[in-house]
Amino acid sequence: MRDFDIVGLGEPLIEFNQTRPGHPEFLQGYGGDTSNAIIAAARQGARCAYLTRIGADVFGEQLMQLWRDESVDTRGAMIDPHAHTGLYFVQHGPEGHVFSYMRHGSAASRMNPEDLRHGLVERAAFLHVSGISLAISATACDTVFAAIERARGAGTQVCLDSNLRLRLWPVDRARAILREAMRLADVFLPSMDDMRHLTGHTDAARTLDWIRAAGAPGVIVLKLGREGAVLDDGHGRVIVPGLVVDAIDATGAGDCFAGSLLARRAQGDDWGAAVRYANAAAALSTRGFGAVQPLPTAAEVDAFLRA
Ligand code: KDG
Repeated sequence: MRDFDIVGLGEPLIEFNQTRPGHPEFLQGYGGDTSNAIIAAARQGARCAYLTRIGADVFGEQLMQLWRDESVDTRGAMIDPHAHTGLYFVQHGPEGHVFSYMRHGSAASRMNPEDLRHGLVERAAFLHVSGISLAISATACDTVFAAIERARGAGTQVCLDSNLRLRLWPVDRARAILREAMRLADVFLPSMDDMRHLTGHTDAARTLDWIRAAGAPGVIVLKLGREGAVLDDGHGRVIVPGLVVDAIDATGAGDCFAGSLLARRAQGDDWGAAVRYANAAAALSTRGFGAVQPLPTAAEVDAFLRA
C-alpha cells in the first residue's frame, strides 16, 4: 500500500470572494485548483499531500494551517523567502464568475524540479496536476513534467485536469503543452468549456474524439458542468448526469469533482461509481461561497446520494 492516495502539485492561492453582487464585500478564503482538489479528497477520507511553494508571509502561514487542519501532509509545501503567496478576487456578474488575480512572480511560480527531491510523488497512488500548474511559469511547467516522469517511473498514476486559464498563457502554447501532458496522463479531466477553446468543438463526442486523436491513452472524464460528465474509459462512453442543487457559487466545483473522483477510485470504486459520487460532491460544493469552505465531507455526500 502506498503512503498517500493522492499527491497534488500546483499553486495555492488566497481567495477573496464577493458575497453580494455589486457590493464591495469579500469573504476571505482559500483557492488554487490543485489545493482545492486535495482538500476535497482529504474530506472524502483520502490520504493526501500537497507540493508547492508559498511565501514567508501571513497568507502562506494561513495556507499551511489550512492543510494541517485538513490532515494534508505539508512536507512538500516549501516556504520561499523571496516571493509572495498569490491571491485572487472573485466577483459575480450576469456572465458568472469574474476572477482578478495577483499571482505574477508568486512563490509557487518559482517551483523547480529540484523541489521534488523529497520523493513524495513516488509514494502516492495518484499524482494530480493541472493546466494551471503547467501555465504559471516555465519552471513550474518543468516541475510538472519532472513530477510526471517520477510518477510514471514509480507506478504512480497521473491525473491531469485541463483547467485552462487563458490569462496565464496563449491558447496555442496551452494546446501544445496540454496535449503533451495528456499523452502522459492515466486520467484526463477536461471541461467542455476549456476544450471548446482548445479544439473549436462544442459537442462532447467530437471533443472526446479530438482528445483520443491527440494521443490521450487513459480514462477521460469530460466535465459538462451542472449536466454532469461523460466517462470514456477507452472501451465505451457513458453520460453520468449531474445532480441539481440550489447553487450559489460554482468556484472550485471542478476541483471538488477531481479530488472526490480520485479519492473514491483510491477507495476501490469503479469509474462509473466514482464519477457519480464526484458529481454529487461537486454539486454540493456550489451551495456556499468560495472554493474550500463549502467542500462537502464524505458523510454529507453519502447523505445527499441516499436522499
Ligand atoms: O477552480 C477554482 C480555481 O480557479 C480558483 O481556486 C483559483 O486556482 C485558481 C486559478 O488559478 O484560477
